[in-house]
This record gives sequence, structure tokens and C-alpha cells, in this order.
Amino acid sequence: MKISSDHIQDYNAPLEKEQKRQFDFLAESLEKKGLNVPSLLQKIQDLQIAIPSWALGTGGTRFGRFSGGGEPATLTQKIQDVGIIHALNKSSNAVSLHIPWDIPEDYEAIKAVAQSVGIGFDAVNSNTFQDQTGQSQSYKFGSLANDTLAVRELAVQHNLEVIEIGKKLGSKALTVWLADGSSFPGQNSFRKSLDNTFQSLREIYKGLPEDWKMLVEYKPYEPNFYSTVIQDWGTSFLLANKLGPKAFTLVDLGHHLPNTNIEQIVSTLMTEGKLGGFHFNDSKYGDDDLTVGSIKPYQLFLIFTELVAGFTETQNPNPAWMIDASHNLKDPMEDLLQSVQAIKMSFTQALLVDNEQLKSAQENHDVAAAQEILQDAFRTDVRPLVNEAIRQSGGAINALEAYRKLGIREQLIKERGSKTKATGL
Ligand code: LRH
Ligand code: MN
Repeated sequence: MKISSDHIQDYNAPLEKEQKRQFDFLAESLEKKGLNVPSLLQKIQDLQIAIPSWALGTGGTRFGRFSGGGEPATLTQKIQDVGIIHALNKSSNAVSLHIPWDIPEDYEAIKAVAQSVGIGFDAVNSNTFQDQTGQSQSYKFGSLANDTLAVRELAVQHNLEVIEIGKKLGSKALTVWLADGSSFPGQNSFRKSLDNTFQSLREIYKGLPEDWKMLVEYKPYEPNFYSTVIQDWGTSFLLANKLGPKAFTLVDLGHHLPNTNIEQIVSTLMTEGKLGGFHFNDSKYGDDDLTVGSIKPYQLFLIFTELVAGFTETQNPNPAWMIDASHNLKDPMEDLLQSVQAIKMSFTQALLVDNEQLKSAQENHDVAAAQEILQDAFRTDVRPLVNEAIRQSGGAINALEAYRKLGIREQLIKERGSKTKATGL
């Protein structure tokens, strides 16, 4: 199924008048505050969020999985689904592949499909947290951190193969997330595990092309429940610094212990120029991989206020913007459309923060004023502005509603059947 500009225009036409009324009203109040609306629109359009290939099917937990039908059963169908999302919101022009779940059979064919729907390839993800059939060594007790040299060598080799796959697709980054750790005190030596991991990452780093990045993703627990080798931002940052200028820290919002101040972590990483990218999602308790902005929208806004300030106050390179979610209850495409919209809205609200006013409130220790300045932006309904940015770039005024009105899931079920299952978690 392909979404054409006619589909979008037919959907937008009856909504244009009301969209224009709401946008003009908001634009006038923003210009009164001295904001440059055309530059806001451009910044909103330029923010493109990559879609994870492993989140286009229905996710599940150990307690069950409830498939929704019409799921992409092949890499081609996954790329077509990302193409549908991008056609609707003009905000998701890349897919992040996970290897070996998404090894292309025909690289030219896959690149042609991607090109035909206007998307590219963001970071490629290695996988040394599962054993593949016929694998010579097991990752049960770790991969890059494993005390057994043959296991570490196998895991290093896998990561170098993932880089080769990414190079053929035009990707420019490798994401390394390690499940490595222990579930019982005494099981591992923390020092040996960390050093094994560093030595192994260094071997992988040697295979990284000059214009590539290595994104080191941290996580406090799961699947190990006593220790994780790369457990927090500090450990990832330490390794990225020791590895070199092409290594950065990747912040998965769900990989923090309760009440962690993630916006402060983002600020510190940007100050050090080591913020490599994000896996956006939301959570109430653990690594719940819920819809972005569905549980803690204010935290997401505060993270973007640090990003917007960091863009002008630090030398941190443009991070990789990616979603990492798992959809147990919602239609995967609807969940992803909601997530991209939430990210764009938080970014837009952060662009409205009067940083000069905020600085003077901070210098004068006017705590109440500082909060008012932030919350004035957070309480601004920026939907007409975000929707206008998407409309002007050829997208649907309300991408989620368009997805439903165009009956896309029904069409996908007709084309693919209700039993297809996507590779991934
Ligand atoms: C680990 C993680 C990692 C992926 C996986 C799908 O929890 O966040 O980014 O490899 O999810
Ligand atoms: Mn992740």
C-alpha cells in the first residue's frame, strides 16, 4: 500500500480552513512575543525521527502477545510501513535496522524500496543478547564482557559484520546495547567484565569508518537483574571517552531507575560533546517502551529545553533521533505516529522558551519566575504550529486521524492477512 499526495490532499482539504484559523491565531500571539514563526516552522520540519524496524509489529511480554493483523512479514514490508508513516507526517525519513532480525537479502532492491518511499537508514543495531541457530558460542553469560575469549571474539565479529551491512545501506552509526551483566552477587568480576567490554569495543571501534559514530547504549537492568556492565550514563560516557572521538552515549528514556533526572544527564552529555542520540519512549516503572509522551510529557519537554539550549551553548553534534518502543496494545503504526507527534510537540514547546528571560531569572535566583517562563511554553498548545509545519511539507494535518480515515490497517490486513508476524521483540 502506498500513500500518495492525492490521498493527503483529499484528507486535508476539509480541514484547511479551521487549521489556518488556529495557526494564524497562534502565530500572531507568538510573533507578539518576538518569536520568528517561519524559522520555527523550518526547525519543526527539519526534525526527523527514525523509526525502529523492530517496532512495526505487535510487541508482547512473557505473559502474552496479541497480534493485530497486517503486520510486515518482510524487510521490504517494514520499509513500506515506515514509508506510510513518513507520507502521513513527513517527519520519519529513516528506519533503524536491527541485525540479524533485518538482514537484507538484496541490498539494491531494499535501497530502491527505501528510496521509492523517501526514507534512508539511520543507525544499525547489533544483537549479542540472543543466540542465533547454529551459533558456535553462546551469549548466555555475556558477549563483549564474557570471560571466554572465543565468545568475545564472536561478538566483536558480529558487530564488524553489522557495520559492513550498514555501509552497504548508507547508515552512518552503529548502536551497541549489551545485555551483559549478572543476576547474582559473585557471578561476575565487575572489573574484568568492564575491561573485557572496553577491550572488545576498542576492536569494534577500529572497524568504524571515519565518518561513522558508535552509540553506546546503557541500561540499569533486564535481562540481568543484579548488575549490568554498561548500567548508566556514567559508564557509557567513560567508555565513549576512552574509545575516542567517534564514540558517544545513547540515551534510551526507559533505561533509568525511577525519578532519575534525565534532562540533567542530557545537559551534562551535551556539555562534554558526547550526546550521540536517543531512543525515545515513555515508562511508568521499568523499560516499559510505551508511547512517547504518554506518561511523563513534562519530562520530555524538559529534555528538549536542555537540547535546545545545548544546541546554542555547546559544540555537541546533532544527535540521532530514534524511537525505541514496543506496542502490546495499540496498532504499531498509530503508536509510532503518536510518538513522533509527541516528540515534535515537546521540541516546539522548548523552542518557545525565552532563554534570555530564563537566564536572568536564574541569575537573580527568581525561582518562581523561572518556573513560570518554562511552564508558559509547556502550557502553550502548539498543535496548530506542528500541524502547519507538517501540512506545509506535504503531510496530513492530523496524521493519526488520516491513518484511520484512509483505512490503512484494514488495507494492510487485506493485502497481508491477519496472521503475519514481524521479526523483532
Ligand atoms: C534494550 C533496547 C535496545 C534494543 C532493544 C530492542 O532494552 O532498548 O535498544 O536493542 O531494546
Ligand atoms: Mn533502546
